Amino acid sequence: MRAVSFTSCTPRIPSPVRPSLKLLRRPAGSRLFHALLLGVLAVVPSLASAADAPDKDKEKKPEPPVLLLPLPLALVPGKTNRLVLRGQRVKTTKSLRLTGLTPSPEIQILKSEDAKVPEGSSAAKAGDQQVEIQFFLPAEAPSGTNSAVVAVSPDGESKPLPLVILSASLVVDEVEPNDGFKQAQTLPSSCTVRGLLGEGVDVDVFRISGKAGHTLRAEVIASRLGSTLDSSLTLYSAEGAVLGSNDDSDTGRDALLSYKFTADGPCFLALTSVNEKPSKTHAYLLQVSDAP
Ligand SMILES: [Ca+2]
Ligand SMILES: [Ca+2]
Repeated sequence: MRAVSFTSCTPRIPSPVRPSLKLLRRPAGSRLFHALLLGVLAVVPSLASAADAPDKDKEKKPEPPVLLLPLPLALVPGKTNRLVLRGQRVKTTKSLRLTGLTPSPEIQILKSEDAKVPEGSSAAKAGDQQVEIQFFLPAEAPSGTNSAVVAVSPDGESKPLPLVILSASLVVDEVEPNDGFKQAQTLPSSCTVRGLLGEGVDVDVFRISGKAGHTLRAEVIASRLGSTLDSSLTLYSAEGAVLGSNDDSDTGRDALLSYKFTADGPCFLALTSVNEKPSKTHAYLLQVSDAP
């Protein structure tokens, strides 16, 4: 077998190029090579900047945080309020302020983290990040929806997220376990429950004292504040008979129920979630009133 010559594999340089390579190997050629190289390097940045020019025209659009949902859904004046604000890009928040209050309370950021998107919802609706904050809300802060919170990041400010402020004398915090008649949480005749249909299969049951001739009005305020809860209310007699129920009201997915009592005695108001599985974003306010 004929041995393959290594040199025979060397690519043949076409004769017109060969002289110039020889030129570059010489000292004079070396100087010329460096001069050419410097020339090329001088041109490269201008070529690169020319290539970059279209990108400069497309300046990066600022992406400020988006606030979607406060948890819980209402604040109480005269107290230190701890609040989780869910949204998108909220981890970039450097500071926050309240509108509608002068001066704005000093807001402390406790934690910023990713947040699980609830099943059946989306990041655009329920957020995929959250920031936990704390601040003292002055006692003179007016009840209602005149205040809002704004998140400030290096990319700009979020749109204001309206906050509900309720008098401490009216607010009752939901307390678990309250999943059945035996565990029902007793409510005063007029109040607003601040609650959450938490993870797992949850139902919140409240015990109400009915008075003959009085009308009970129970209204859920949740979906219209950004909560993912689709609420349903059912009123039961002490014997378990259904006295009334409602899924959706004129306002949308929030339930509204009224019932005129024909006799004195306890009854049970059950709040449940429709269709969706309970989650950490199923927050609600339940306004209960009893009037002749
Ligand atoms: Ca419960
Ligand atoms: Ca509903």
